Amino acid sequence: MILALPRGRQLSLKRCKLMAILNVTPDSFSDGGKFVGHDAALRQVEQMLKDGANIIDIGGESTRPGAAEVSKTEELDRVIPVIELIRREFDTVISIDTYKAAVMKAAIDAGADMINDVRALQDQGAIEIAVKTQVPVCLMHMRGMPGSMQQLTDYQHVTNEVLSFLQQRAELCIAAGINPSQIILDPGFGFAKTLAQNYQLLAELSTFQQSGFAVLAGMSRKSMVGQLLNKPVSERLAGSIACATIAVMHGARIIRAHDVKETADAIAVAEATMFGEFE
Ligand code: 8Y7
Repeated sequence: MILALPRGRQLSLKRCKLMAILNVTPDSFSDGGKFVGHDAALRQVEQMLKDGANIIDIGGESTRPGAAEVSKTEELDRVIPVIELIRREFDTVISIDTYKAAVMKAAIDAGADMINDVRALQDQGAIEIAVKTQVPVCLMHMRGMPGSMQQLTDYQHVTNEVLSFLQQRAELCIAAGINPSQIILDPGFGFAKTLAQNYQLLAELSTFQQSGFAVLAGMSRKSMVGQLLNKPVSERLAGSIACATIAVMHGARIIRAHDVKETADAIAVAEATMFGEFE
């Protein structure tokens, strides 16, 4: 499993990769406002890469439950200069976290390597951009809007319904001309799911891998950790590490996380257990 990136580069998913979260929003829930300055963002990226990040996921609009929407212009103003700077300063894989087609296009033009879309390319024109640029795309499952999604948690069988949604989106993308090997699926932990549904998805994550697509899992600091343990965001590291470890054991090929150093260790331990290579 190898992702093809722009300018002839590649990212192998033979070993699980770590996607580090870089929020450039003033309202992101766990590190709100800290990285709005470009210098601070660059220093943060440098540290993440030292700590073992393989992908930097840049988001300019908070998608957490209850978050406010931002305009396209505001989102572009936040992410494009940061993407240009990171592209210039570091040799790393840059992911753009957006559901807006216009932001995807501008981000890829500015040097982004892949699309991370919580709406699975449902925005008008989004699929066309992925087809034209041929970048890898992560298709995530969610329902409704950040403000309303926690009311939309009725499922017959959460894993089957989430997987069938993602497979339908993937089929549409493939029919439009996206290479299947460039498609990554993500159940969207915390997006229109109850606590029990989140843990069922984690327990059944290998079902997604069995679809043949690469799987990405993001549970870092989320309420599925906080609600279970009754802990605030600042005390969710150990729980998040447990989630990441379990996800790798169930076949995830990319883990999206805030705490890079600790998550890198967890991935290494899980992979040593699964693949038993000790070089
Ligand atoms: C996810 C995500 C968020 C996730 C993917 C947060 C942007 C909320 N969560 N993207 N984005 N998967 N692919 O807590 O689970 O980071 S935002």
